[in-house]
Amino acid sequence: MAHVDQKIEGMYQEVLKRNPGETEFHQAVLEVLESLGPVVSKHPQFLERKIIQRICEPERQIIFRVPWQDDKGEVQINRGFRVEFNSSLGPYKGGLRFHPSVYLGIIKFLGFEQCFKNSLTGLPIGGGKGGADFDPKGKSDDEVMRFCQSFMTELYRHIGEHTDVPAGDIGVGGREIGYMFGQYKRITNRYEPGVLTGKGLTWGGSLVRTEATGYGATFFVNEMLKARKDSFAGKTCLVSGSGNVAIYTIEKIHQLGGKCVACSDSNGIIYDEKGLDLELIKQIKEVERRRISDYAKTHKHAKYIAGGNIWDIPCQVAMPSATQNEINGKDAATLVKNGCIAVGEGANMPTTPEGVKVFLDAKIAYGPGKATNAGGVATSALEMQQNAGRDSWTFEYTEKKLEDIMVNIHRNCFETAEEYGAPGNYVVGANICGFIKIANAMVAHGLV
Ligand code: NDP
Ligand code: 2IT
Repeated sequence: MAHVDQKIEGMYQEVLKRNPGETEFHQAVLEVLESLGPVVSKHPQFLERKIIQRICEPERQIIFRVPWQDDKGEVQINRGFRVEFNSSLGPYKGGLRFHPSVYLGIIKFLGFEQCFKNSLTGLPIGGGKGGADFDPKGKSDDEVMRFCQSFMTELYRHIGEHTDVPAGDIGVGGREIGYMFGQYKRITNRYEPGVLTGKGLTWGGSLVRTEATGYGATFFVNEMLKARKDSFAGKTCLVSGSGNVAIYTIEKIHQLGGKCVACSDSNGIIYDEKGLDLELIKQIKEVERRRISDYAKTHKHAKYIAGGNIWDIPCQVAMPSATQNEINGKDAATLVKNGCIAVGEGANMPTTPEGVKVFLDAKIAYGPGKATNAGGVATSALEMQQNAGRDSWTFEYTEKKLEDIMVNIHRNCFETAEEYGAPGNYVVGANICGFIKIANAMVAHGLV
């Protein structure tokens, strides 16, 4: 990967100094700043107006206490976050993550990436992210509901259709969005569907939002393959994770003729060389909320490998869809050595900088998360559009819109990379293309 341009280096040092200990945030910022040297040379007004320094500083950061009672009546205290990063292109937009690893540095890396991702969609959405260090694993439905109600009792005052529109991420799906929407409605006495996305289909949700991130990521990889005169047909694929993004990535890979042989969770891997049985995975994960290891109890031919490394399995296409930094330099080298020709990131920042370097040096098709997984938030924006028009679109119409958006993102990243002298480098393409639109809007809005 290129180094940070000398004109920008000081800005990165400042980010390190101002945000101590937030390593994931530092990583996300560095990856973008490394791409921007040629942009500031071409657009000196971005330097004069200190656009980069302003983009690296969230517009607003909210941190709050979330007290709730567990089923035994014991008081529990978690920490909630909402980082409203950039509103130059629209209301802050981005998911909520409930996971024990959550702290400010994780929310800020996600919020920072979200700004560029949302810009790439071409839709009118700014960037933000939130969440809590709450662990939904092993909690009862009632506990999750009480937590969500307490979380929203603080969050409600900061959000709104024209202000900030949260959605799901790790640990936040349709169930949690439902509890939060109910509490928002109760506190405000307003039926305001546009305040959250990922809602249920009978109360303002959009068809295809559930499938959107996985489908969109697969459409993006399909475009990268097409650009190399190739396709998913007959390809052996790996998809890490077994949550929302992973499930619908597997579904679309199968629809496009690929064969997905493994998925995972934080405890282990399921390897099924006949191709994963997606209906069983949906039953285990979406309906029964059990662990992926149960797959091997039904399918005796499949292997469950506790604590295994999914990237050791030979594949041609890899789609990391679990969490940040799940592919390191060694994993990336293994993938390339085993014949992997395309990597599409369903997750946010799943590859370490060392891993990214391996993929770029090997010149395989590598789609960074902020481009590849943008279909989720893009379909959230389509949900907002339907809510604003009190409308609901068909599955086919919405999926076609999603596909068109992903084809456009691919084309824009591809062409921008060429224009800036880095053909085939989607990291450079996505960062520059996402950045320029935000930067121009910030210049137009003056010093705010
Ligand atoms: P889910 O909560 O539905 O699923 C997450 C999956 O990843 C689970 O299988 C989980 O395993 C695994 N996982 C999570 N954390 C870790 C970890 N620290 N180590 C190993 N495995 C882990 O989340 P999503 O599918 O929604 O999100 C997956 C990724 O996609 C995230 O990076 C998210 O930011 C990104 N994303 C999500 C979008 C969306 O619309 N939902 C949109 C764009 C990106 P376990 O159950 O063991 O924890
Ligand atoms: O990372 C992401 O883009 C998401 N979790 C989805 C955000 C959204 O607002 O739909």
